Amino acid sequence: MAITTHDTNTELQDRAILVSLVTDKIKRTGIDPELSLQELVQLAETAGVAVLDVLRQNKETPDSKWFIGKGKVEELRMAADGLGANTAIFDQELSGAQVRNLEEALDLKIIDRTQLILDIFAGRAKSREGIIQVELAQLSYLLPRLSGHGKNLSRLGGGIGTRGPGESKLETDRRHIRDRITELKRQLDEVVKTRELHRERRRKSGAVQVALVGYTNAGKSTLLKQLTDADVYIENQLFATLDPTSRVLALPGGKDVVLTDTVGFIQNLPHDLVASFRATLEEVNEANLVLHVVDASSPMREEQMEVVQSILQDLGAAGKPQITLFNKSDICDSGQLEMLPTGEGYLKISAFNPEDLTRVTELIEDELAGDTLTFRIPADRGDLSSLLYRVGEVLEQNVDENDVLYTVRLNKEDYLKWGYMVADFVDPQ
Ligand SMILES: Nc1nc2c(ncn2[C@@H]2O[C@H](COP(=O)(O)OP(=O)(O)OP(=O)(O)O)[C@@H](O)[C@H]2O)c(=O)[nH]1
Ligand SMILES: [Mg+2]
Repeated sequence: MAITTHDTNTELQDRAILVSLVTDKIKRTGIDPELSLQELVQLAETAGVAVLDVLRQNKETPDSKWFIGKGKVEELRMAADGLGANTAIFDQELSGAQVRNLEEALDLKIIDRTQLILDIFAGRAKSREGIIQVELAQLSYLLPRLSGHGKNLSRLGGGIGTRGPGESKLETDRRHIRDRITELKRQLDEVVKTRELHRERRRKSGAVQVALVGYTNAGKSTLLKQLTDADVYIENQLFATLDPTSRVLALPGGKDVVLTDTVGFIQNLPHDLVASFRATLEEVNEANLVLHVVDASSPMREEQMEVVQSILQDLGAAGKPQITLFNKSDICDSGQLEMLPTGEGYLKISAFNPEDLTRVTELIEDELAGDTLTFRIPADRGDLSSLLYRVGEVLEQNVDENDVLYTVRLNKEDYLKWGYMVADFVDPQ
């Protein structure tokens, strides 16, 4: 498959050749390396890099010194010379030694996928929380790559353009970086505590929370904007959103919920980034309902959905009630539309179609309303009746000899959490 690149040829821009090495290990993961490479082009362009060319190599295992084979290094040098590139971006993660060897041999800035993603995040971070989290992730990535080669510190940390932790900060020793990591973690702890207080307040106020999650560029912020008139940043680029934004959404029945937009996910999301962004990502755990927004027009739709589910799993939010919104149906071809799963909890939409937006709010309302069930509780089980009052909305209560019949509306999440205690008492009627 051909990859379209755009040579914008601005002097200030980094000019890069992308490199992808497909090893047997990568083949076993089932991730299509060509699609991954297309995504790398998008990532590079999002970071403001001009992509000049793409080199591919198949090899059983990576070369420990050069990552790619020696012959391929030569090919890269010729391509870089010919096209005037100053950067090579690798689709797979490199070791510190490989970066140094390649930099010295080629006189190019060497960047891997992880560092590119970290750079994009660094450029996007606006809130104090976001800035702390990104710097922490960058330094955690950098630290194990510094072994004994202090002189290359500044180049390693430089990243794309002038972003990244910055040269001045990095021209110090490892101990300094460790101190900085400790300090950032301390600051992050404060942020986590503040967030915890906010959550507590929200919990007490009984606000029902709905989280928009999904692969980057799926249309989460667009949906938040279309549904609530929120003034949020929307761009056809990866990781447009970093900080969670919440807005009140009025449901058709009149009830209000809090709708939160979150940072997008991507395959091979750097481990350090996930660890650092835990405070932000854990907002998803507060949600009563998760709206999984999918770009239905993407050739990587299925892979992207799997990535999202596995990150939700890591966050401990996989068991939450979920609605899958197949977005961008307006630009899907008929084949793509036919392939989409249908049924309960799935909706094909376009964020720009008002009728679809109404269907979304109706479905949210349905999901949150949950089920109405009748329980037959023995009169001496006060513990169970008080549980029903605590977790559900008791609509009716009737005494029947030694039992009390409760008609209760329970939302799905609460039923998943508490239902097992009263499951034996559901009255078939
Ligand atoms: N055709 C079409 N484009 C859409 C639709 N929804 C969103 N888009 C476009 O998709 C791009 C990404 O939208 P965003 O809302 O920024 O996506 P996001 O999921 O918030 O992305 P990140 O914040 O980067 O994770 C923008 O160019 C939107 O205009 C849709 O239903 N149809
Ligand atoms: Mg967004």
